Amino acid sequence: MQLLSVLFSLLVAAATSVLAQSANIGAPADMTQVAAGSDFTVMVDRPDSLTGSTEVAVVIGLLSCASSPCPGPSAELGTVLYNGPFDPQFTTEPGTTTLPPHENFTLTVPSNFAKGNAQLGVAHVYLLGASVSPEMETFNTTIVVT
Ligand SMILES: *[C@@H]1O[C@H](CO)[C@@H](O)[C@H](O)[C@H]1NC(C)=O
Ligand SMILES: CC(=O)N[C@H]1CO[C@H](CO)[C@@H](O)[C@@H]1O
Repeated sequence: MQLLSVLFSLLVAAATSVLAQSANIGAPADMTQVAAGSDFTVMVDRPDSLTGSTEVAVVIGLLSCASSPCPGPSAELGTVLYNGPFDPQFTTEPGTTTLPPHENFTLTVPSNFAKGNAQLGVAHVYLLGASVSPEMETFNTTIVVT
């Protein structure tokens, strides 16, 4: 019984620290309109956390869901717009100092991309804690290609 409750609190602690690790999409907001062929900024936030973690990479993909439901970023990322290092930083410019550590990626919607809703999916890979456990999380937002 004692052991079970210890295990349970360890699990809760582990779940909390994994949650605290999570990055997220700070921009664009859900349902932002972006014209095919134009640039847009994807801001990937990486809230500060207590457990040390080492960034590996992010992949940002765009998948049209104009004619079918979005499958979710863990299943399909679609057209890869960015695949490379992730280096989230605090900003010092006035008005931006309350933002969490983040990196902005300026990406281009391909000019022949299907119009309508598109899943903007992000896969984030990092190494967690002293045990250097490899982790991957995915998250998404929807943009409207015009
Ligand atoms: C990143 O983009 C956001 C939203 O457009 C902006 O508020 C922030 O200042 C930008 N950060 C940097 C480092 O340019
Ligand atoms: C297809 C998919 O996984 N959509 C998810 C995108 O992210 C929102 C939360 O921000 C989820 O509610 C959707 O299910």
